[in-house]
Amino acid sequence: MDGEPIAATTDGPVALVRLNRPEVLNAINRDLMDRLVVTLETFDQDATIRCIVLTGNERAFAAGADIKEMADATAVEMLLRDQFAKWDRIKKIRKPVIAAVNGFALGGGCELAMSCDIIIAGDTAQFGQPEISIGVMPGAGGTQRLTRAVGKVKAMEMVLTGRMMTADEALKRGLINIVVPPERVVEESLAVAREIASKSPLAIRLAKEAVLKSLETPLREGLEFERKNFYLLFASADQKEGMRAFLEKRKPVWKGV
Ligand code: CO8
Repeated sequence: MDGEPIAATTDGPVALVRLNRPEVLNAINRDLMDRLVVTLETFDQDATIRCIVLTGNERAFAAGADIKEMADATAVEMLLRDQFAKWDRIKKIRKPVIAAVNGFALGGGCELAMSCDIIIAGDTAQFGQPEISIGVMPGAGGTQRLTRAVGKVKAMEMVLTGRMMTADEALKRGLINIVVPPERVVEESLAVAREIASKSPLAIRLAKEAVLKSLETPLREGLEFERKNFYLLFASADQKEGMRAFLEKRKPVWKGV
């Protein structure tokens, strides 16, 4: 994995993807983002993989977009680079993605974690949107996803002051799911991933889609969407298997169809 900005391994139905630019606290440059998106999409299309864990190292999940790469760019260059198209592709990953966060999750790093479906953090992790301190503002969803997660009042404080939030506070405010000692972050994330991987992959896919839909639709429309996904699952062999297995007091065997 030396020198490669992204390292990936698999263990049965779970893929572990690691950001690997430790010398710059995993700052997200274009090369890293290109490779990350391709890696996630490859696992998304791999029928043997059911859940993905995304992590960094003990010092940083990611300390933001690469400032060196952006510092001298003009607005037109930024526009033509169209980097957000890559970020948008992360949003389209259909399999659950768990962010396993140690150390800094700042700026684009915090935004990347918030693009995941579940966040598990070490108790020394720090979350923040410090862009204001370098003359810009969040650009990869920070003002929107952070606000939806922690509410306007706290999001405004973080975005306007650049202050960081501890893992405990992030847990209390609903930004993250679980806090564990730093050395247990990846292990705990893999355990949650294995739990998710043990469910029907079709139900997981439609359930993720429905939860994400709630962020973008009024309640009535979201409820209709949920209902259609719910009905759709009754066309699957896994629904029959899941309910029969319950009634027969045995473990279901999923076919993914
Ligand atoms: N970009 C580039 N290099 C970085 C970054 C970064 N975001 N963060 C850290 N580094 C580098 C440092 O320059 C340093 O390199 P060197 O050893 O060559 O000097 C190395 O990583 C270690 O960092 P520090 O020495 O600063 O370590 P400290 O422990 O003293 O401090 C901090 C850690 C507090 C995390 C500090 O490094 C810091 O403040 N980093 C910048 C955080 C930041 O401002 N992030 C937001 C960036 S902007 C952004 O994310 C916008 C996203 C919008 C979408 C992008 C698509 C276009």
